[in-house]
Amino acid sequence: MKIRQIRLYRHELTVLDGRYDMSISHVETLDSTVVAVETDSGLVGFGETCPLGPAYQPQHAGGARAALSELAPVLLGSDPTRIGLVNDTMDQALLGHSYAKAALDVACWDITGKHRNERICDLLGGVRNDPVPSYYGILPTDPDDAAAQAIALQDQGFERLQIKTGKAGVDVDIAVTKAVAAVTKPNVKLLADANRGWTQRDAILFSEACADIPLALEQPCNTMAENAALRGRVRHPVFLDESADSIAAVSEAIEQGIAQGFGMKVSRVGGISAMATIIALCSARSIPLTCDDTWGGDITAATTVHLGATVPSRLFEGTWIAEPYTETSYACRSEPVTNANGRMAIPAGPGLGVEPDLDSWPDPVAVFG
Ligand code: 0XW
Ligand code: MG
Repeated sequence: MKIRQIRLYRHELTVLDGRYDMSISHVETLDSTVVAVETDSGLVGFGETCPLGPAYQPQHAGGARAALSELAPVLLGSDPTRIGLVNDTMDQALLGHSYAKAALDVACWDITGKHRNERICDLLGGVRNDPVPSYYGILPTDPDDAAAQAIALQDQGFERLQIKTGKAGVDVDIAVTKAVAAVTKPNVKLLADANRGWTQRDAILFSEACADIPLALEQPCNTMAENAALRGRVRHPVFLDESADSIAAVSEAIEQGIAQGFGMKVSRVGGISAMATIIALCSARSIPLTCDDTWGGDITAATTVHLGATVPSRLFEGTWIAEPYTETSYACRSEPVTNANGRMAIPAGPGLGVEPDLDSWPDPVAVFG
């Protein structure tokens, strides 16, 4: 089988309530790029890359499309079912830019699944979590409001709550976290995610003040080195998110004891192939992880749900999908991927199991082949 044509589509996704805030950055609309990889057998595979705005991590939508325009021509004629070789070809053509490569890697997994009539989660070794649990991020600034949101989310069925910190000041972060902890059920996990926004001082003060609350600190500080410097100075486990940007970074963070868990983003590390390696690495070292992406529509959601389904249950921290936070979705022929009561069903069809309704989409922004 050979890749005959690659098309790039652009889709704008709008945030519910108009705005999604994190410590340093925020988004209102998301500029998503969907790739359709068509083969000489007629099979078409899909992949998506949707940076969380230009300031969440070193990714932006225009950059994704520019990199894809370098990568797509060199993949024409490749066998999409030989995904390791596809990744070699992409790496020889362009250094880095994993978030663009991810969309093509995922599209090749989609084609392979369709070709073999298997779901991606089954190709990856089989389902360990079904339905796939999710988690919810809140950015409260008022303790009473924080507690009310936490109660409502637990009542809905969420078993993991991520408190976004690092925006309003560490005193507010501490007050809000204490209020959430006071209403958190014993089976519910808590995280404080500063999205790179804390200084080391903030992280240390927060951890001291919340020492009796069982939680993890997610990406407290900006760089790997800053987070590494927290070792022995904070009372909580540290999870890396933004700094865990490659298989090598994850391996280094485990080896050096910098991270005790990861909030993983599929597009950041280059797609399903890289994520499967990271899941295996974390399994071998008993390290918990999530399988998320930065944002995206049904294709991204299906990708992360398939991966999340395969993580050993004792290490699985959930899959975050953008659907509960997104006003607009793109038209799909298949069932949309939705978060119902903190859980997602695994799409049933072969490959990703989601089919965008291309006839109703605007024309592609670029066509190769
Ligand atoms: C909560 N998320 C998974 C959604 C946004 O992409 C940011 C992110 C995170 O954990 O940083
Ligand atoms: Mg995070």
